Amino acid sequence: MSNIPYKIWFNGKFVPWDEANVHTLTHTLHYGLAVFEGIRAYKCDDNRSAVFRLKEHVDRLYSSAHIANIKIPFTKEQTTEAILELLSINELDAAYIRPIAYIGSGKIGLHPGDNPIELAIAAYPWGTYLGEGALSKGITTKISSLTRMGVNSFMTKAKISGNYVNSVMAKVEATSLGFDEAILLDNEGYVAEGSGENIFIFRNGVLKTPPLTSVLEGITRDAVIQIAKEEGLNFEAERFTRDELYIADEAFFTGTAAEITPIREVDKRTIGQGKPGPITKKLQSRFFDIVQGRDPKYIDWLEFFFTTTPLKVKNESL
Ligand code: PPE
Repeated sequence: MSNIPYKIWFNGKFVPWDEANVHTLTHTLHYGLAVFEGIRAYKCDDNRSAVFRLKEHVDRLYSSAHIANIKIPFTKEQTTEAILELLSINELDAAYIRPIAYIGSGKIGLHPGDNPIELAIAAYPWGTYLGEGALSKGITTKISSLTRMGVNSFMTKAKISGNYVNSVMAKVEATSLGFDEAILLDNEGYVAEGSGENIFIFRNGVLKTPPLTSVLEGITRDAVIQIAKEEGLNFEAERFTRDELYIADEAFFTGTAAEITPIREVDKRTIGQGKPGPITKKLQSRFFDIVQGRDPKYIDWLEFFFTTTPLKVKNESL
């Protein structure tokens, strides 16, 4: 028993954390076809909290399911409602939210047949993704020995569990060698993304991120592009090489979990001044103002919910 006090929304019911389990013959466990999301809710002022871009995340979950041929037996509205109810039942004023739709147990063998599609949603506190000081000091990275999967081998527009075999292996390789995170190149050798983040560089006055070919269509990536344009920055969705990354003035990752994490080193080469640069810091501070409800211009990106109770536990290592 874990003593974790949070409930999990499981196929329409709220169940205790320790009871949200699967059978060993779950189809997805064997073959990796499931779709999931990572969503964050932030504490704002006035006892209010807000989920960041909830609609976009729920839309992407259903797009992923459409690509994967998984028919989620709940509507988008039911899923949205379930997420908000779960935050309230768990008395969370800030959280990471993880919905997953997977193919349950039944027939074994590649064809999923009539196996049931299950939907589970967890929500729990999750602090800084890439370690203490990552947001303020930046992190170290390594170009992975693994290549990001190609567009017709894996469905890169979908957040499919099996895609993450590539990410998990890259992450473990990089951290076992003493780096904080991996950067994967695409099939043609251009920079693609981190194991769980999109990547940006700022060089010679231009902000660049790889185009949406072999990378996930990140919702944070999109937010950063919109903020950068509003700031009047020159922006290009353009491929770049690992050596251009080495000589960038600034580099950073974006993602729901990673938020905006500065990169201070790639393959033992210092990036810029070896600390978060002015563009990264500006985008970071705009981002946190937006997600915490301090920027009225982007209020439409927030789904507010009210909380009065503080977090029950602060366990960042769940
Ligand atoms: N690329 C990948 C491969 C990726 O997994 C993520 C999110 C992104 C880009 C950024 O997408 P977005 O969150 O929409 O801005 N990674 C999720 C899972 C991380 C995990 O460790 O699990 C996340 O950030 O929630």
